[in-house]
Amino acid sequence: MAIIAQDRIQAAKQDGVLLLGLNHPPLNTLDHPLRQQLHDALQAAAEDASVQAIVLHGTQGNFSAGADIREFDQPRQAPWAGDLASLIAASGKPVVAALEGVALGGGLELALAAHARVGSASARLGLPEVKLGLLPGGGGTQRLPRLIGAAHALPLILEGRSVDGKAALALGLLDQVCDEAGLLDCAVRKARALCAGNPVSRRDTSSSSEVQAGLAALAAQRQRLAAKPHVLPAQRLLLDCLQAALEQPLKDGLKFERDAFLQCVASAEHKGLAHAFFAERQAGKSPAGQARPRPVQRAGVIGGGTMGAGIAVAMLGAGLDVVLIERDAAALQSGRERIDGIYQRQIKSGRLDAAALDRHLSRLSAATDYAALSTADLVVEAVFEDMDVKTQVFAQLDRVCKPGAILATNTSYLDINQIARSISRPQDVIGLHFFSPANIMKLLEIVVPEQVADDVVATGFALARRLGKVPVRAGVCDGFIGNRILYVYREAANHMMEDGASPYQIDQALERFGYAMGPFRTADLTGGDIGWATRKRKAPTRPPEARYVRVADRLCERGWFGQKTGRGYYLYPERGQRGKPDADVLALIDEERAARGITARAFSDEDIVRRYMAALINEAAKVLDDGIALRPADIDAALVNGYGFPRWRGGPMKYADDAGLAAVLADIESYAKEDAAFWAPAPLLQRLAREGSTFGKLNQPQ
Ligand code: 3H9
Repeated sequence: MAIIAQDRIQAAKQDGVLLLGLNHPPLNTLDHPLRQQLHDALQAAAEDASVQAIVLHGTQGNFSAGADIREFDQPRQAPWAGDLASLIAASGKPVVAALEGVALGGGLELALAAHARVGSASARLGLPEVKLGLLPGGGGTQRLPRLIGAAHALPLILEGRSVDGKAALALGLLDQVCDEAGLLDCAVRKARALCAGNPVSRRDTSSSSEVQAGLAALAAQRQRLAAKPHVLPAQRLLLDCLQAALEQPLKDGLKFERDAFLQCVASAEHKGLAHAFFAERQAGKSPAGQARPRPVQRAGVIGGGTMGAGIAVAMLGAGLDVVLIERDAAALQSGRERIDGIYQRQIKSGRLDAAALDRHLSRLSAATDYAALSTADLVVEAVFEDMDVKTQVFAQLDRVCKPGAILATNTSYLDINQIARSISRPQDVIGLHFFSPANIMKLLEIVVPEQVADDVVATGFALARRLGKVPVRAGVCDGFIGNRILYVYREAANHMMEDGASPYQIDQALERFGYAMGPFRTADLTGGDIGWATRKRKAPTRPPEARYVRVADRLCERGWFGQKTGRGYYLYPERGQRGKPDADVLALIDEERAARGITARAFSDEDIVRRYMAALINEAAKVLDDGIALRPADIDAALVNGYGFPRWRGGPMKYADDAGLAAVLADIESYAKEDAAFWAPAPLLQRLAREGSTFGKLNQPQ
């Protein structure tokens, strides 16, 4: 029978070895046409007497990123990835998988079913399904533990971590690491060896010691999950699947896994996580169209404070040459010490080794003279948040930087249009708003002032990608997207505190909702003095009718700035300890209530979450109306990656759609009876609610 070759599968024959190439670029996601064509090709190969063995590979540098996530919303169509894996495993002719680029999820599951696996050293192998609220549903929870042992399989599946080719070889996940250019030849040789009856050696994962180790690892993980405030259904279910792998025959285990997978697909957590995944991809596309990014290799960072040091580390980690600028030798020394401190913590936690540290440090230089920036392709200033200070820095940059250098500010709220107008090259000025700690936090707001050139915007997005950040385009206003919205929902929390809910109840309600930390605990962590300075700055322009809660100011007046001073909203008797409620703070809040004639009333946890979310969603809708954010997905990506919004809920705009916009608006209108200025409904929210529409619809291209 002839070998079928269609668009998604390329077939070629090499002396009796059939090469089947997955050909659905860029990532060979296993959509239905690909699955069907692979199924047909495998069946045809089984019947073709001239085929002795099969090599499965990717045609354009990637094996496969796994199932096509978009299909999970649609009616399921056979054959499944699991059916294909079973077909491969049952093949009477040896199948060898040749892995390069990504081999993830359902892609790796096909490879796990093969009789041998070879791969390049740089290939990324993993089962990341849990990050989407899923578990491997194509046999991965059954075949991976049988191949490498449940104790080794468990962390890979539970954390969704990927490993490179070398690590995969050490685990027994690959049988051989091959030179990238010779990968296919290497796979063909392996296939011939299998035909010649030379099996690959395998670890015995069925021994009782392996099984005991696996069961112990599972029990430990169950305990760890039991202590967590929120666990995904997928996390619990995948432990059950791994247990089934240890206790049941493969056939039963596969059936168990398939049922568990379908439960995960139906879960709200999967829908939220898939939404966050696509929101990040949508937000990450440069709005500058076809503009090509300017080349960036040499970067300057001005200011070696917490932000500057974190930005420098992020850039060094991405392979850039960095020159750190400070005003004098002592400040430069502290900046370098901050950078060293970050690296020491990375070494201690095993995230960095000595060789990588040397590589990073060899690309770092430091200077007090701005002349050192004359060859920089891009400069980010992270100096004190003051317009005069910033414009002085930009005036110096205007003098020393080469033509075409990108001049970026890391300001969190200042008017970047004003900064841009203050120099002779406003087209080169952009906002790159990093979040602290800048080497860790994923969000990068790319703030676009009026006169910025398209290729500068494109460069911001390209840089973010290189740094491993999630870029989100933001317009210029006080606070851009994230801080502008944050300011409003934090105010809602303050109002509730003054009206009767304790900061401890508010934190607890929001932590139960899914935030890792409630707003008052977060304020204690970041330090009350920062917000205090902002409030003082804004005092002259605060509308007289706006409600102002003074509790935070009164804490600051006493020097209670949070963790760093041993007390804030909470008491911290010992450094690093979780804060304890403080009766003095409650008394101070009572005093404030008395001074304003407020009688404390009770809030349920649900009331707290509804008000907090209503304030967030309302301001987010205003941010959209003002064009500060282009799409609801951008707000979701920003709040999930920079503000601790629970990722498994997808983002606040997705949450609003799930709650129903009419219901959110009804809440806002009822709160507006108490405080019409604060709760003025966003016109966009009113319109969408009236039309029975959703924020999600605004994400679709018009
Ligand atoms: C699974 O396999 C279940 C099985 O166990 C069971 C089956 C029964 N589906 O990220 P990029 C799109 S679950 C659909 O910018 P990169 C992405 O949206 C799956 N689309 O590239 C974008 O489209 P657009 C397990 C996908 O190089 C384009 O591809 N697998 C998928 O920065 C480029 O993506 C995973 O969880 C997908 N699976 O990063 C892997 N993947 O241009 C998920 C990507 O229209 N994927 N797209 O916006 C990733 O982590 C990254 O995409 C990857 C490449 C690291 C692979």
